[in-house]
Amino acid sequence: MTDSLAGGPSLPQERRLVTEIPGPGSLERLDRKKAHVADGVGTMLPVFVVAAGGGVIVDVDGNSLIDLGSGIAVASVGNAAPSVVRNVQEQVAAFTHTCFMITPYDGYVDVCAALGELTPGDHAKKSALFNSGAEAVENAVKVARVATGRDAVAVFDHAYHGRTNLTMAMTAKNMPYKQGFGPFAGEVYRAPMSYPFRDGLTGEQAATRAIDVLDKQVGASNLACVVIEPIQGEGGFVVPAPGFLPAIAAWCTANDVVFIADEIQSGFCRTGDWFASDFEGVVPDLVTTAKGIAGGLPLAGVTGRADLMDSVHVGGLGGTYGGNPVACAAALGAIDEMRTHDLVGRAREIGTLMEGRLRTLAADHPVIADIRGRGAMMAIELCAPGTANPDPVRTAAVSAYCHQHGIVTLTCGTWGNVFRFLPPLSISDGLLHEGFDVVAEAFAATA
Ligand code: PLZ
Repeated sequence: MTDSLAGGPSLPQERRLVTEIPGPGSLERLDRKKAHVADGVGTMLPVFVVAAGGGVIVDVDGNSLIDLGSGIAVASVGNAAPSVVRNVQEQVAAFTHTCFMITPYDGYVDVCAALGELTPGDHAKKSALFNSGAEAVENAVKVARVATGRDAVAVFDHAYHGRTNLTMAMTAKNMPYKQGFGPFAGEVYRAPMSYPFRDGLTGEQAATRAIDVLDKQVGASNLACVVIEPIQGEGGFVVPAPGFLPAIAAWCTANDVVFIADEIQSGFCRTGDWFASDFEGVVPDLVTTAKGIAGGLPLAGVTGRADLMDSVHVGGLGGTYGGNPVACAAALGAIDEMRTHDLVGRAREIGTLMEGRLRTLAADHPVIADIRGRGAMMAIELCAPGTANPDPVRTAAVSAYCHQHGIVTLTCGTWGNVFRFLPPLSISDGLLHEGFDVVAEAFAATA
C-alpha cells in the first residue's frame, strides 16, 4: 500500500512501479467489479485508484502512474487541486443541496457570471447549469429549437456529443456508443467535417462542401442549430482546416441558424486558449461546457446570447441536481486555479513540449501518419506507412505497452487508431518527458 492516501500536488511526482500492472490488489478488486458492476461499463486501465494529483495517479498496490489523460480532459487543474478541495470542503460543511429551482444560492450565479466572462464574445450572455456534457448538449438544442421555432439539428462526421438518446443520434460512431440502443431521436442530420489529413481540402473548400449538404439535404430554413466541436474529441482530435469554423459560423448567422460550439472536451484552457473557438476568433451563439469546468466534480453549462437563452419559458430548463452547490464551489475553485496559475499559458508550453516529442517520434516511426491538436490536446494518427489506412492493431499494442509501463494514455478516433494526449495542466515537464520516453519505447518495442 502507498504511505499516503492524501492526493493533490504534494503526492510524490514520480513513476513508480512496484507490481505488475494491474497488481494483486487491483486484480482482486476486478473480481469484485465483475461480480457487482454491469459488464457494459468497461475500464481501460484497470488499476484501482487511491490518490491522484499533480501528474500522477496512485493505485491500491502502491504503483504511481504518469497521467496523460486527466480522466478524459477533466482534471485539467490537477486532481484534488488545492483550491477545489478547499472550496468543496467549505461548501459541503455548509449545505450540500437545496435544488436551485427551489431555493437558490450564490455559487450557481457566480459560475454563470464566470461563464459569461470567459466564453468567447463580449455580448450579453446568460447560462444554465447541468450535470453532464450530454445534458448540456441536449439543453443547448432545446434552447435553439425554442428560439428558432425550427426542428432540425446539424452535426458532423466523427462527432461525439454524448450517450443520451438525442446525443447518441448526434454522435457519429456506432460501436460502442450506439449499437443496439436505437431508435434514435429524429431530425438530426450529418455533414462532412473538415479533416485535413484525410480530405486535403482548405477550410473554405470543406465549409462549402458541408454547407452544400446542409442546404440541399436539410434546407437552412429548417435548421434550428449547427452543433460542432471546434476540435473533435472522441472522434480523433480532428482539427478543422483554418477558415472552416469561421465560414460555418458566418453561414449560420446569415441564415438565423444557432451556431453551437461543443467545448466540453476542448474548453477551459485545454487548447492554450480559454476555449478552442477563441483561436480563430469564432464567437458561437451558444457554448456547451463540462469536464474541465469543475476540477472533477460533475457540472456542465450552456452559455450564450441572452436573447436566445431567455427565449425558453420559465420552468423549461432545469433538473434536480443541475448546478449542485458543491459542484459550483469546485468550479469556482478550478477557475480560480486557472486564472492564478495562468493555465492557458501552461497549456501552450505543454503543447510545445508534446509536439516536439511527437515530431521526433514520427521521424523514426512512419506508422505515425499525422500529428495534430493544439496546446495540451495533441494526438497522433497511426496508419500503414505511406497510406491513410488506419492501424488500430498497432495503436492497441502501443497502448498496452504504455499501460503496463505506468503511463495512462488514451486512444480515440472513428477507427480507433488515434493516440490522444490530455495531461493535467499541473504536470511537470520532467514527468511529461518521462511519459514520452515510455511512449517512444512502446513504439520501438512494437515495431
Ligand atoms: N461532448 C465533445 O467529449 C464526453 C466520453 C467518454 P458527458 N467525452 C467523453 C465516454 O465514453 O462516455 C463529451 C465530449 C463532447 C459531449 C460529451 C458528453 O459529456 O459528460 O460524458 O455526458
